[in-house]
Amino acid sequence: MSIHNLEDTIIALATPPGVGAISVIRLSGPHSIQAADSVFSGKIRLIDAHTHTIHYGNVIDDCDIVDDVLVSVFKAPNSYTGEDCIEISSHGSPLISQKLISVILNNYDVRLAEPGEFTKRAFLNGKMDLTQAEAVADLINSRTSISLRGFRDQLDGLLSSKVSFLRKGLIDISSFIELELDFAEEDIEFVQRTHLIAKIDKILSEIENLLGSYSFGKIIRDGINIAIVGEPNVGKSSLLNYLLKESRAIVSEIPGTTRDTIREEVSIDGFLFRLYDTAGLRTSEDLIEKEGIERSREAVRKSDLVLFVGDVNVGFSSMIEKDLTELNSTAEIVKVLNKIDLGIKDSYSEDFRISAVIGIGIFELLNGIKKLAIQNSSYTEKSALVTNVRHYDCLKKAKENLLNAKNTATSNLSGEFLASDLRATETALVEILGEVTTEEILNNIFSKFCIGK
Ligand SMILES: Nc1nc2c(ncn2[C@@H]2O[C@H](COP(=O)(O)OP(=O)(O)OP(=O)(O)O)[C@@H](O)[C@H]2O)c(=O)[nH]1
Ligand SMILES: [Mg+2]
Repeated sequence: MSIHNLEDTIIALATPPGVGAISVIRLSGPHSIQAADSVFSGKIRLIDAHTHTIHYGNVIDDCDIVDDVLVSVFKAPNSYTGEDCIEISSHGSPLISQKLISVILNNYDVRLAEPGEFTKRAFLNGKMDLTQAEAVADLINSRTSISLRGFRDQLDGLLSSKVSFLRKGLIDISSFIELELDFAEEDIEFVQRTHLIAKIDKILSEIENLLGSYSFGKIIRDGINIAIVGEPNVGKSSLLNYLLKESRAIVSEIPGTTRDTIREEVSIDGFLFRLYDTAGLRTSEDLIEKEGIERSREAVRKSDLVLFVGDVNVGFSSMIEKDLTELNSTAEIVKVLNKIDLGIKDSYSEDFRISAVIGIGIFELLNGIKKLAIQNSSYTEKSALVTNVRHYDCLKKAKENLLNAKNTATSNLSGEFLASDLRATETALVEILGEVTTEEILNNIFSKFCIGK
């Protein structure tokens, strides 16, 4: 995808490619209105239509009516892409939309859009910055109410304005330093070093807050990976089934029932839980079971949180616990004592008590998981949230450079060094917004979009 192809007029189906009430085809670019006119027959010519108006008529191919349609006209710069745009709503048949697209392609110098090209144009034409363009793809792929809200905030510019605010703070500091450099001979200090360091510290702590929000941002994007592990027969599959509200995994009183890892997703209170039910951990000579146990260990390695299930008969093996910590040193390990309906004979070191068969303690367990998932993050509602590894990496770079700036200021080194550290910090922040970017970054972002977006 070349960056300089805004002269082309592009076309794509904007609705899913299947049967529906209506389908929408989208055109954008300098000739989109003429291209639509070349196949459209209505009361007026679209080129004479006002912006933001809708027109009923037929799309004609060689004197045949392809479909009767509604055409929306958006004139530059007041459209999604900032260019002249047309949206054609037809009956929702994939055959009709294919035919409409090919008729237009045959009649006019228009080409098929690449994935994300409409949004890429919106970005290139200054309708949105890069974080907002990224939020568009994330918003439509959101699967829970919490991620929807997070990406909506990002699309509304919550992260952009925070980053712009930090950038402004940096520019303020830089301008003093640049001024000092201009008057270097006179040896004037326009701002006291202690004052300057305090300002740098303030920005540093805000950057750290943003970095700290990423653990929650990742949950918003990817959900929480939860491995359900423990000895055979303690009720791991029963817990999975209870959470899914369906009999997904086979449950039996025979130890070693689950062999393969079972992965299922469930959305609870707006959070996406990705659950992995696993083969019970024990030493086994059975080849298939051994492979299953290796898969259990793999699930532990990949998880954000481990539900270590024990039951009132066997409790929690300290060997397994040690093993889990070694397999994954960052995941939280939550000990869940199951089958409490049978009565508790001993005391265990459990975090939660449940019965996966009759559903005792599940509410508390889920609340506990959610609390654990958010506890390490500095996110509060309505504060800007970092959900994207690209933003996170840029912020890390900004932090490093700003720390350098602080050291330079503390050790009273030349203002030149300070100015350069501050500039590097600013560049890292500006990269988030996409003001400086490379073709590679853009392609990487927009190729993940669907066609027509
Ligand atoms: N009384 C009681 N029985 C339970 C409970 N949870 C599970 N069980 C029983 O315990 C047995 C084992 O349950 P599973 O869910 O298959 O256990 P598992 O940990 O998946 O076992 P493996 O897949 O073999 O490792 C079954 O007979 C279940 O009905 C519970 O809360 N209370
Ligand atoms: Mg099982």
